[in-house]
Amino acid sequence: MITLGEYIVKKQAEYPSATGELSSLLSSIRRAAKVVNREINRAGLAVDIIGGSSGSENVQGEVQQKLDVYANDMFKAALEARGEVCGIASEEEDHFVAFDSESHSNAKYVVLMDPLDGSSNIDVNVSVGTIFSIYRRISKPGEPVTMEDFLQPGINQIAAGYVVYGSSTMLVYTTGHGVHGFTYDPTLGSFCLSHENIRIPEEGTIYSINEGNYIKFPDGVKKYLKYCQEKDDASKRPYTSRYIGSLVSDFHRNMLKGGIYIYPSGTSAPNGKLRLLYECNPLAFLAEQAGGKASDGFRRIMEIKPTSLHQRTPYFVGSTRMVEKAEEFMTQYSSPAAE
Ligand code: P6P
Repeated sequence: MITLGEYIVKKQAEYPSATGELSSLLSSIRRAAKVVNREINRAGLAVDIIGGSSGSENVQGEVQQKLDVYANDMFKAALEARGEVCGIASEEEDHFVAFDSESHSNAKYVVLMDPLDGSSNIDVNVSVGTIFSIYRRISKPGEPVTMEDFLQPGINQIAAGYVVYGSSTMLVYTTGHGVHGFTYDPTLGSFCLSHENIRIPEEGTIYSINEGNYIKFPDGVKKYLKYCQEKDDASKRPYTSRYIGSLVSDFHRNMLKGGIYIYPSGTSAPNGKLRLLYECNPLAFLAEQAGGKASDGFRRIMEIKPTSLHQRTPYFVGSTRMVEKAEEFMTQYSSPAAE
């Protein structure tokens, strides 16, 4: 059984040009994930301290759970503690955070993250997740960090991953050489390799969407859902509907079993709900590295040129054939969301 730390070092050795900085960065994330996992597991026991609402709102106007703030602070501190990262952007931070100090001015990387996605599920003991995305900075070492460092298209990602705090806790990541999953063993205090080279089935029979919003969906989505629900033995339809209400959990299940997750545009959310930079791009990188696909219904998610930190996008991600079929219906019955 190989641990995540051993695997990172082993993989680094396969690339002579590797300097070890990305390995060190990934180890920072690993460490913060262990701490957050511990607090999530005891949230039910310490509602007054770590559970429930923080009483404040993030830039999205969403009520911050105490664990949202705690997870954000833990990952931010872990990333600042070493010298590989010059700044971060987070769903829980209004603006990007530059790590201003001598020891960070020459750092090569920026990290964008959703420190605790789906946190409203914690109080009802439903799984939640952390999502992260790593880029090389655009600004020159020694110069100030700028917004340009963060507004990069997903195709520039160096690495991406997620932690799913579920029935077991897993860390899944890619550095562009496949997708690898590690399961946390609390008796060892280590993430151990459990899913090397994850491949998402090209075809699947699971669709994940909040059908409560059906009336607001674009016609292309409505037509696709009816397609999923029709009986057709050859294509194993009707498909199964599975929606946990926690993006990382729905995504992780679909990665292993095949399936599609959709959060489309709707009348009350013209660009959907999910965030391009720290939710859709990292999961798109993982999906593509595992043989899957991610689009906004019309174009590849990772080719979208970002214009703001917290911008939203309609999102179709999962098994390639399923995303392509949904895109066919979107092209035939709907049009791209307004820029
Ligand atoms: P809805 C959680 O708030 C989240 O960002 C994702 O984790 C989840 O898939 C989605 O929103 C749920 O949104 O509108 O269906 O409740």
